[in-house]
Amino acid sequence: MTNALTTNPSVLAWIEEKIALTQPDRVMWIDGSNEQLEELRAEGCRTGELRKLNEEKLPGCYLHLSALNDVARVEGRTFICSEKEEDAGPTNHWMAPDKAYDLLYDIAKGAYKGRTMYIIPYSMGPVGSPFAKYGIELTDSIYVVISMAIMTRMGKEVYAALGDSNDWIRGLHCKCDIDEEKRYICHFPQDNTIISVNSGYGGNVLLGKKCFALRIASNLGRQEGWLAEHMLILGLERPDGTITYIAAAFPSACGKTNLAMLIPPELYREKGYKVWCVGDDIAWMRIGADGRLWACNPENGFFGVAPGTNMKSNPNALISTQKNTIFTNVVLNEDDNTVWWESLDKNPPKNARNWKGEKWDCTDGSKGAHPNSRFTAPAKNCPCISSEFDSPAGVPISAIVFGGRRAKTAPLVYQSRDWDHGVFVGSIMASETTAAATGAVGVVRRDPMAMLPFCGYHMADYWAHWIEMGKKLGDKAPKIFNVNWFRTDDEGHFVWPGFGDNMRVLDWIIRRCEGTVDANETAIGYVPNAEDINIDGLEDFDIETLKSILEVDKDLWAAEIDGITEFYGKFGDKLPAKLTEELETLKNNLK
Ligand code: OXD
Ligand code: MN
Repeated sequence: MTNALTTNPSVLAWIEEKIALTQPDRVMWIDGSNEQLEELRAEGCRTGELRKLNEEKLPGCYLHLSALNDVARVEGRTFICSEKEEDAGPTNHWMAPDKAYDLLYDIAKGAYKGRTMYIIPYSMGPVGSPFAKYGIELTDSIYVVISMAIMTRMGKEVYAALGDSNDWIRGLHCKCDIDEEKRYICHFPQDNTIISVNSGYGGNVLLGKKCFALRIASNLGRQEGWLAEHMLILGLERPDGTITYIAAAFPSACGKTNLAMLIPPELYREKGYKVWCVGDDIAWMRIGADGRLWACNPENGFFGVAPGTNMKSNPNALISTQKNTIFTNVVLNEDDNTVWWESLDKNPPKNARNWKGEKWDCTDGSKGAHPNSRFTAPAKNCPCISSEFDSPAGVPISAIVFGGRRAKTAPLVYQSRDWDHGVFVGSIMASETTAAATGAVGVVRRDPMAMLPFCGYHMADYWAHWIEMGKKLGDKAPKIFNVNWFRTDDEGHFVWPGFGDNMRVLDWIIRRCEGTVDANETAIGYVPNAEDINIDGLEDFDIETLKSILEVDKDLWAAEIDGITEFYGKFGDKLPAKLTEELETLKNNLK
C-alpha cells in the first residue's frame, strides 16, 4: 500500500479490506504531526465542518456544529454483537454478529466515495505502558481526526509500539448521511471490532472512548483479570505531601468532572490540601506487583458537557477549554468570534448564533447551546492535572466511591462493610430523575457502577468479575463507599452545598481508609458520626442539618429492597450468590 506507516500484516490486510468496502477517493495515513493536523483543521474550515475561533482569546480553538438529529449517544441503537445473546445480558441490546456485519457492510459499501479515508492509529493509556491498548480507527470525518488527537495518544509511535502484533482494536466509522434510521453503533467483542455508521456525534464516533475504553475493554478486563470502569480518578494531597488516590463512579449528570477537578474550601486550602485530577470519565484498574489496585486514565483529554461549566462550578474545567479546544454545539458570539453557553456567565452575547447556526436572541427564552453541547480539551490544559497523569504504572487506589442522585434514601456518605458488600452497593446504584430532566420526578433508574450503557457483557457476569477481583486483592483491596450529594429537605432544596465542599466528605473517606476515624455501624454499612465531618465555615449549616442527611430511614430502605429485588430478578441464575446473600443481610438488618 502506498505511503503506509506500518508493515504490520494484520493492519494492512484489514485496511485493504475496508478500502475495498468503502471505496474512498483518497487515503490519508494520520501520523499525529502538528503539520498534518493543521492541514486538516484548515481543510475543515474550508468545508465548513469547523470554524476557527478568536486566536487571541481562544488560541487554537474551533467550533463544530453537528447535524440537528445527531447530538447525543443513542443507547437504543448501540449493540453488543456477541456470538451468544446471553453474553450481552438483559441490560444491552444484542444483534447476532452475522446479521450485524451484513447490515453494517451494506450501509458502509461505497460510503467513502468522493471522500477521504483517514487512518488513525491511537493508544488508550500512555504508549508502551502496561495499561496501554492500541486501536486503529478509520473515519471519513476531519472532526473525528482532530478530536481523537485530543482525546487519545494518537500518532505513528503507536505502530512502532504495536510492531507486528495482531492485538489491536479495529474501528470503522462512516458518517454516511447521518440518517437516524440507519444509525448503528456495534461492538464485536470476539473480533475486537467496533463499527459506527450514520453519526458524527462524539460519544458515537470517537471510538476510543465509550466503545473501546468501556464496552470492548470491559470484555478484555474480564478475560485478562482487570477492570475497565466509568470512573474519575483523583489524588487528594494532604499538608504533609502524601497523596491518596480515589476512583469514583457516578451516572451521567451527577458532577463527575466537577469532583475530579475539585477545589477544596478555603479552610482546607490554607492548610495545604489539594486535589489533583488523573481522569474525569474512565479508569482502567489492574492489580500491581505490590498486590494493590492501580488505576490509569486511558484518555488524553476531556469530553465535557459545556452548559453549567463556569468559574464558580468548575474553574479548572473552564480554564482547560481556553486553548486548543474543540467546542461542539455551543453559541457563537459573532462580535468577537468566541463561544458561550448557558450559565457560563450572566452576559449572553447580543450578536449570536445558536447551536443550530441560526441567529439567536437570548431574550426569546430559547436555549442557545444544546444541553449536551461539549468541549473537547487536552487534559494537559487542566491546572490541577496530576503529575502522575502519564505514569506508566498508574496510581494506587485507596478508595472506590459510588454515587447517585437520591432525594432521601442514601445518606451523604457510607462505607461498605467489606469488598463484597461494596460490590452490592455498586450493583444497586441508582439515580432519581429530576423534574428538569423528565417531568416524572423520583423515578429510580438503576445504573450499576454507572456502567448500564457501557458494560460490554452480561451485567451479572460483570458483578461476578468484581467479586473475583476482590478475592485476588484480599486485604489490599480499596475500601468502598457510597456518596449522595443530592439529599433534599422537605421543600425539595438540596441540603448539602456540594462542589468544593465535597472535600469534607473525601476527607472522612481517606481517614476511614487509614483507620483514624470511627463510624457508626448501621443496617446499610458504616455511616459517619456527625462530629467527624468538618463543617467549619459552612453557611446556614449546623450539626443538626448534617445529621438530617446522615440519617438512614428504614422505611425507605424497605421500599428500596423491593426495587432491588425486582432489578436483580432480571439477571436470573447468573446473579452471583454473594449478591443475593448481601440482599438477605440487608433485609435482616432492617428488621
Ligand atoms: C459521557 C457520558 O459523555 O457518560 O461521559 O455520557
Ligand atoms: Mn461518561
